[in-house]
Amino acid sequence: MNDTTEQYDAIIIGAGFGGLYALHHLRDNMGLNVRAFDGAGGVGGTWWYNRYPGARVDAPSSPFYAYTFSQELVDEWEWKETQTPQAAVLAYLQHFAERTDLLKDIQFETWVSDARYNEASQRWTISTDKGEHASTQFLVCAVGALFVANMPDYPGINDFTGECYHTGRWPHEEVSFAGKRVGVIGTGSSGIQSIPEIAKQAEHVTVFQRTPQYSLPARNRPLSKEELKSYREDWENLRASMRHRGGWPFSTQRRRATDYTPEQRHAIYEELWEQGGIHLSINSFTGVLTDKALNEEVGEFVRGKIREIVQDPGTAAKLMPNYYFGTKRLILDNGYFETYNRDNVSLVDLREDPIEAFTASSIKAKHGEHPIDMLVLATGFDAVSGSMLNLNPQGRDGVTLQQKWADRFDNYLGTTIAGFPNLFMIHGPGAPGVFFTMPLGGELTTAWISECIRHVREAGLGAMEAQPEAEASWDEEINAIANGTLYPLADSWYMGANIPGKPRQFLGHLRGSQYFDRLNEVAEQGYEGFKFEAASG
Ligand code: N01
Repeated sequence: MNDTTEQYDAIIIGAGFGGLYALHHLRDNMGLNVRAFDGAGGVGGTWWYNRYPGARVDAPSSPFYAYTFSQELVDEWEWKETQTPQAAVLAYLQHFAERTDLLKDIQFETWVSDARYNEASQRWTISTDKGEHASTQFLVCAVGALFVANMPDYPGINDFTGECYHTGRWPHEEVSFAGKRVGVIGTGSSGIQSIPEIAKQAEHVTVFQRTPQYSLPARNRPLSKEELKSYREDWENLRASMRHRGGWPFSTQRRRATDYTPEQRHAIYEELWEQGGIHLSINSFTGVLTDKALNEEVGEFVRGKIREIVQDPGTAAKLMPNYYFGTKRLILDNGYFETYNRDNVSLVDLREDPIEAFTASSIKAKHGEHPIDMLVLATGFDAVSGSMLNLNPQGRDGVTLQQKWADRFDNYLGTTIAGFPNLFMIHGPGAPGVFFTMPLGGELTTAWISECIRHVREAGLGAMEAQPEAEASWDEEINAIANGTLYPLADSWYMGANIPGKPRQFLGHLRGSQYFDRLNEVAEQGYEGFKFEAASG
């Protein structure tokens, strides 16, 4: 692309799971003229950046954390472990991009620095950091739910002169921890996955923990050829189960806790803990995420496991989570709590010993100074809304998204925004995102978006736009679901609570299967909640 204004039917921003599939579908199945842009040097999105040691899919993965639409793709890709490591996910996405010949239509190392809607032409114009411009009728934002890094602003943090890495921006070159004193801030999925790996090499690891977490054993193991074969043979059914069972093909137990004695329930928790993965959460009893007493029982079971694993009672006490089980993202680990039994690992509880300042070579906490050579920030992301706000498209009447979303992330169906015609989001606020399998969620969302595009084009229309009243009722609809659970009680990134000053709002749709039914229903009812404009000519 040069600096003349190239014309496209659709522009896609982002070349992760969502963006790659959108490019494939809109170009190859819909026959549109499409271009994709990504600031990274290659495909992968989240998986391009999150390459810290120990990074793995933090959900039941192989072969379900992958595209589901093509039996051929399922048959030809050899997943090796039950919990897929980052490098394998990235290799898979590269393979997908090559086999579908996507790379020629993606411009890498190019940031979309500006996106504006022109009401007269009913088109979007994007500009890039390379000084290029392009015009498109439809703008598809697949900008990533977990992309904008959350950087803590402790006094003096910029004075620290040692190596410093954020897990969400990990370098491509190998990072050596050997002989180093490493400080890790943050104990979400990224911290909990990376700390055991860093501790294997480092001279000393000091973990700075703000909130102790529930983490379950991943029980990662090789995926046998027989398992993979049986999944492939039954793929059509498994895919249908995923679509209708919240993203995963596993049948969830519908047993009622009150039908069992406390001893029987405990035995069930033990069994599910041994199975590992998310089974304790999804397969114990109905109501774990809605019933406070039941939730507390499961939480106490996990706390008991932490007490059993961690030998030093003082350290174990600091690791006790005290929020409702599962209301922050559940973490799957490979030996996280065991890592605290190593001589070279120590834990600082920031609730009683907060960080006061950084120096060139240390972190000064209230009760002591910790010399470090390297700082690892596992401090997460301005999740879900952050990357759309970063893009900051300018919609109707010159209103930017930052203005529109100053107090609340209003949207309709998690895919569209009033005032931003012909713009679609994949995994935006209001969509299931991480509450469903993201690759399949991206496929289903893209299928719906492509039908919207088809509708506009075939009817000779110019623009499609969500209406503010539809946004308001959507907000009520998804909040009613969230408010029926314990999720809103936690200070989680789901609630925007990890970012100082961010509006507190539940950012997802908790019932993925119901959500995709709802999208179809809206389409079948003639796109209720949308306004269409005749083509301007
Ligand atoms: O980020 P997080 P993450 N001072 O926000 C702490 C997905 N994921 O990168 O809990 C001190 O969960 C913060 O403390 P608190 C997955 O969905 C996927 O770990 O807010 N501490 C928390 O402990 C996951 O949920 C995969 O009190 C500060 C930590 O930093 C999501 O990404 C792998 C702080 C951040 O935890 C995000 O995970 C990894 C401060 N100023 C992640 N600010 C795969 O599937 C924040 N913290 C591969």
